[in-house]
Amino acid sequence: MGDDASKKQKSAALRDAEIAVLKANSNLSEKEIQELYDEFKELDASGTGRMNKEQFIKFYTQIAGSDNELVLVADNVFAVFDTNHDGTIDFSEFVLAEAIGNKKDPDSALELSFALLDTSGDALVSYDEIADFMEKGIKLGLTKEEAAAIDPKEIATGIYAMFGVDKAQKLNKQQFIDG
Ligand SMILES: [Ca+2]
Ligand SMILES: [Ca+2]
Repeated sequence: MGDDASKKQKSAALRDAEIAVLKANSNLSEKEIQELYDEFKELDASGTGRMNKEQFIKFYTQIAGSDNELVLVADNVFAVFDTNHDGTIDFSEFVLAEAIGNKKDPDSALELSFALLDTSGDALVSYDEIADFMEKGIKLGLTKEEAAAIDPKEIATGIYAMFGVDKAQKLNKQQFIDG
């Protein structure tokens, strides 16, 4: 592998091969990919070609607006982007996550839900991750009183009962999609 200088060189421009791969996998046009790349480069101020969680949450908060309730689920959104679970988002992950939203089939929706829930990045969804997401999720679009009337643990318990597994177990993606 090259030194830092050559890595920087490489990340400075998007190569045709990368564009071709991303186009094939994302349903985005070359122009859209280029626009995302420009956006990504701006966020990646250190020029490492990766965004860490802190940088991502800052970016996400800027887009959503800091008083927006969606900021509550920023951790979950980060988990969707970081598909290889290494704690950073590279440009391919950035593009492909943008593309997930464009897919409409039911399996993609389930895959998206699974990714949203798996904040620990171990490719498994635990009872606590579901309960935690429900707790944040029910605050979205509900008044405080309405949200207080809902018990996130109860919902998580219901979901686990639906899958017919014990609370101590974690669900893998296949179980989640098949269930
Ligand atoms: Ca990653
Ligand atoms: Ca997990």
